[in-house]
Amino acid sequence: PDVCVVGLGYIGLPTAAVIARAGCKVLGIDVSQKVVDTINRGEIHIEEVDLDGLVHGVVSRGLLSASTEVAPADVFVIAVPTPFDKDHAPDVSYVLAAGRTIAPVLKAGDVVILESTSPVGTTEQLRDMIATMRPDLKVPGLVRETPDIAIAYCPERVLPGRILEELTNNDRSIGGITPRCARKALAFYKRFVRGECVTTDARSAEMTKLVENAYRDVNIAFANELSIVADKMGLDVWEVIRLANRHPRVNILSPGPGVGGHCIAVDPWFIVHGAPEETPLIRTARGVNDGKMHHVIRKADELVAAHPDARVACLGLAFKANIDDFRESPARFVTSRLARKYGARIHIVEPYAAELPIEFTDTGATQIDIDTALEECEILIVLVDHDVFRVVPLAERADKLVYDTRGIWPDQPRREADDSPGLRLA
Ligand code: SAJ
Repeated sequence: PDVCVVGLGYIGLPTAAVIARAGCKVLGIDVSQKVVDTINRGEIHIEEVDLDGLVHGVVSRGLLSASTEVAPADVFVIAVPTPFDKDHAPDVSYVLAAGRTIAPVLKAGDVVILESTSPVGTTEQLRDMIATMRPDLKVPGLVRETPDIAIAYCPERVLPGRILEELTNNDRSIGGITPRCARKALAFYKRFVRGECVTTDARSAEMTKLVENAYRDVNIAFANELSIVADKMGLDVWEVIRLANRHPRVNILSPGPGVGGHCIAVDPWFIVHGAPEETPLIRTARGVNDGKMHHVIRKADELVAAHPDARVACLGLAFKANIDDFRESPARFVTSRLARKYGARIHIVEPYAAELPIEFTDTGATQIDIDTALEECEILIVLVDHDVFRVVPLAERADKLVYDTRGIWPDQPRREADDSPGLRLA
């Protein structure tokens, strides 16, 4: 193959498919035989808009294949997970394992690119490991002469649900161990990226990725904190944010039931871990966003408890709008807490789920569709801003008790006279 992509998950598989579409022969490597078999049949094991058709196309044209075994290639792209442990310390063992996998087949002229979100210094660690395993190769940064291989860090920054579009259109930061490494990696990305590719050093590129997601986390925390303050003061936070955002230099994000997904709630910890004394703001933002979820659980619980005869519909389980990704989802966590406590009173509406996740088994909670929820449930708890919920007209919900954590129904009447908590407040 021309290109070897190590790790065929949410980033690796779309990336491999897009590179293949550009005409390169791509070999995807994964530790899971099942994943490899699925892809070789032209099918996919993850959900992402338009990915199935693209993978089917490039596999049937012979441009993409998958294997558990690495093979020599000109470019290696590593896209494996970098989780954190219970103390929020980043775990780069999958990155190093990927390095160990490719090291034996590396040859002079090859380019190695790390895409996984990584703490600052990981690309150099990868380089050091390759240097130890392959003393016959001149590696960048450790030799005076022109090195045999190039090593660079180039983070993905695609939004789940828009991955294929953003893979080609977003700008990229490309951080070389040396400027020459960056130039070699740049030539590779130019083959399939339409966005601007900006070169820098590896450590700056690593930090850039972490900073992007910490920036979003801190800004969402601001919105979430405001929602709790507004709640206490009896104000409509959505109204206040709408008005404040009319200021030309103010752009407050949306409060919600907490921050989910696999990046924004994780990456800030990589910065905090690298500089614990210097990061009170980033650390606090994480606490605020996690705390928001518990605030929502409390409010929802009070509302459900105050109306013992009411049937409850929880709207949404996904970690954000219009996707079928339920991992690390605050909506799912809130709903499961209610289901465990209130059992059969809880009805779950999630058009993106064929069935309820495992933790709902034996709780008595059931899955219903939005029409049934609007006909039969007196309490509606909005946890995800799916478009199918947003378009429900006022006429179908005006008489409901609504706890709208996403602010999707600004026209919902506030029921001041009703002393039940949480109505229309985030
Ligand atoms: N959220 C809010 N309020 C908002 C915006 C988001 O509560 O105003 C919540 C969402 O509901 C969700 C969570 O935050 O639970 C994260 O959603 P998201 O859409 O902000 O981001 P992700 O996790 O889908 O993707 C992010 C993106 N990063 C940034 O926007 C800075 C994406 O570009 C990155 O590639 C991705 O993380 C990643 O892989 O790191």
